[in-house]
Amino acid sequence: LASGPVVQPAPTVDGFVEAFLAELNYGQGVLLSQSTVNDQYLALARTVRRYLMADWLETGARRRQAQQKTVAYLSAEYLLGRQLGNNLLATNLQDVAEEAMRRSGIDIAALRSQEVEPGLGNGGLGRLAACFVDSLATMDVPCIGYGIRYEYGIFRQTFVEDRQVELPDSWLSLGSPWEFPHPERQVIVSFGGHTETTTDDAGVERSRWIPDWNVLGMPYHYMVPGFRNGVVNTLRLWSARATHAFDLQIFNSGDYAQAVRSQTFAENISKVLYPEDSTPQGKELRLQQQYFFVACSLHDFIDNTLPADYDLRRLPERLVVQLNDTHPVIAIPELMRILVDRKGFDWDEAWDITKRCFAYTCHTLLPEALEVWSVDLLGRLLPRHLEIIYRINEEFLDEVREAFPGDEMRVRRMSVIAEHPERSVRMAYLATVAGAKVNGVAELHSQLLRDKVLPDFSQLWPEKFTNVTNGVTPRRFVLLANRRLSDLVTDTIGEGWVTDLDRLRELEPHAEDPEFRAAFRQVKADNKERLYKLLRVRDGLDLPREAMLDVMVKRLHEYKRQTLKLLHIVSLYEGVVSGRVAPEDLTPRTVVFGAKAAPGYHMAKEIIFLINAVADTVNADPRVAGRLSVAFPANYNVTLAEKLIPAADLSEQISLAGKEASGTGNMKFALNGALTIGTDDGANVEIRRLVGDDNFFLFGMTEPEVETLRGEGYVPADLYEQDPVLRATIDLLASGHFTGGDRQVVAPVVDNLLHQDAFMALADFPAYLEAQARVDAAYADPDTWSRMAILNVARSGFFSSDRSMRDYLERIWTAR
Ligand code: 26Q
Repeated sequence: LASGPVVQPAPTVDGFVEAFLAELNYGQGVLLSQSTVNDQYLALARTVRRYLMADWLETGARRRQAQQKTVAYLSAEYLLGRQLGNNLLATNLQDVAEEAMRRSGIDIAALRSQEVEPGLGNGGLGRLAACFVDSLATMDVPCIGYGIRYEYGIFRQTFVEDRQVELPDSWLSLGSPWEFPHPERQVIVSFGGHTETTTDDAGVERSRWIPDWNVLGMPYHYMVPGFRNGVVNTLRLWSARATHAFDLQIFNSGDYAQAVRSQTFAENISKVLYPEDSTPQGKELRLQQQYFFVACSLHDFIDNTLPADYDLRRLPERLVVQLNDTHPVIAIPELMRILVDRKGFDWDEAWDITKRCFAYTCHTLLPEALEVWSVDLLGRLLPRHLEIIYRINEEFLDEVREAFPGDEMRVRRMSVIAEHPERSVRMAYLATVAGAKVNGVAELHSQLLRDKVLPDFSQLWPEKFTNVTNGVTPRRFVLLANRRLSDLVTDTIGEGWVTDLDRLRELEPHAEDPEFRAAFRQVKADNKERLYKLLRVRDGLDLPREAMLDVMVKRLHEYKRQTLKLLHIVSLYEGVVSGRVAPEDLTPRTVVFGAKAAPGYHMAKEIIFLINAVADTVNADPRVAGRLSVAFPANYNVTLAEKLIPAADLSEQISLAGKEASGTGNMKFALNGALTIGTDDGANVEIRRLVGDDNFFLFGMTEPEVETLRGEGYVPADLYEQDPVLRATIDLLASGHFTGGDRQVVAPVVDNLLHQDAFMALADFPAYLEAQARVDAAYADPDTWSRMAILNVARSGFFSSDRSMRDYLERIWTAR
């Protein structure tokens, strides 16, 4: 180490106990006998941290020496999940720590439960960023994850009378042992004001930005350990502060109240994560957040991470900026501004550099989810950036005119500036114009991105477009979440699979071995037991041990079709209460939902209410007791996912074809030995191809069939009229049976299904029921089922985020 040796406690139980007590006494300032669980948790976390510190410093020093290209992963969200378990795993200290705690008279499980997970993301996109930085550290790829240190992450969900109520997520309130503030590395970020045109020494006209307010960005560093490889990368999250100059000026004028207000104003920028993950409105604070973290990050890299004398003409050799969706796209004009206004480059040279630094990942197919910012708002907040965007667009449209002479319709279609319904900047277009590469997140999605979302661009630049199918980290989602399965796998094929997930293939022959199947079933049974114990304590739920565990966990969205799952439940229940089906003929099932709705998404909240109402009724009805139960534990998050997924038998991936970009939960379930019932959508397509048709329950329309039906005119009410099972199901819902006779409260969902059904749940309903009948038949034979489940595990190694990272490296980060 450049700055001398770092004392690392010995990785023995004695060494650990000593380090732990030192942290408790001298770090936390309490005696063991007086300490609370929180004191103990904080001391344990700081102890684990010490074991990572030497590797972190060493990795940093090594990265500064080696003049390698670094990935700056720019993401407004990182849904990290709890850190303690992951870091114990990465350091291989879990057994030592457990024994050390036992010797200190402490139950380590209680300390693990004490940690509030950093929920700095909404769902798939934020969790993907966390998986990617994990894989990059494990693969020893130089990467800095840049993002926002929200003081409040995704809201905590509770149910009051079956309706979602949001509570603030004050994840920092009991202390945050995993972060390192670096006030000495604060940077200034400017906003507002106007631009002026001046002439420089060479007689060239240059624009100058005169902003009218500033904030400070304070970086907090988080360790991102690789898996037992001595590598620790850095996640750098920015927190907004008021500048002292700002404060002082107002303080000196004597207006203390105003001084406090301006402080509050500045700190609001990183105060809270926006909980919308589609159809976001163009809120000014959200744009402030985006520019804030992007400006801090680029400044940090260019002025503090690169060597002081670095020749910026060679920037693309040292930096690739991966844009996680459009949220950080303002980085493009920001880099242009740095190069042109601050570093004195001429426009063309700056543009050439910029184009070679950026790559853009798109995560959506919903047109309403494509981000746009009104020119009015952008010009007020970032006037210089708007100018730069205009010039980028002018030169780009000239290129379009040259490629397609006389095609003004095309020029208007492709413009980065939309004219209707108001003048606005299309962020995905800006990213596509500036990015060297554009990728979708699953094969089908990347194809639809080319054909439907950005067809003009893929025609102009076919080589720009590529696919990188998402992945998930096997460390957190198999090794940490499913210790029992991991032990079985390691006992069977050795331990290399954790960092080389394709080796799970070696399990294939064991699918035929009755003993292995029995051991595999026992793993599921143990995981279910663990889950049900947790749900009893956490949610007061009492669930039957034997039933098939059928799980649908993801954000609540109409396109994901939680209502289709609900219709299935109601139809099973209706069958029994109407006498059509004997209760003994139902395959015992427990259905578990987990889902947060964006607070302003009314329909999603009505659906949550309805699921809860159906759950209450079904669970209380003796006619289906032991045969059908429905659970909706509140506040689904990474921590709960780690308990739920390993216990699941059936994974519900039932979005309308062509709507789910990829899905990543689908991968986690398959890797943990659940079978998928799913549509031909997102990464389901690739899961089915890999695990085999026989080991996947496919149903529903394909994307082209969806298009055709929409073209013909879709009338859901006709389906209701024609299908007696569907009619009976909807009639029972509409009757108020689940809502104490109240028909009015169910009307929003029922009427929407009958008269809109934008996501065609009714059209896929018969196929879904038929597929669920196949599920029941397969489940009836435990050997059939476990054989299928084992093959899912064995053939899902492709979905490791390590593989995703290799694909990014090959197709995007080194392909220039
Ligand atoms: C944008 C502007 C303003 C406010 C909020 C937002 C915003 C925030 C989050 C927009 C979108 C998101 C999140 C999107 C997301 O999670 N998409 C999912 O990404 C996964 C990873 O690629 C995919 O697997 C899922 O299919 C996709 O839905």
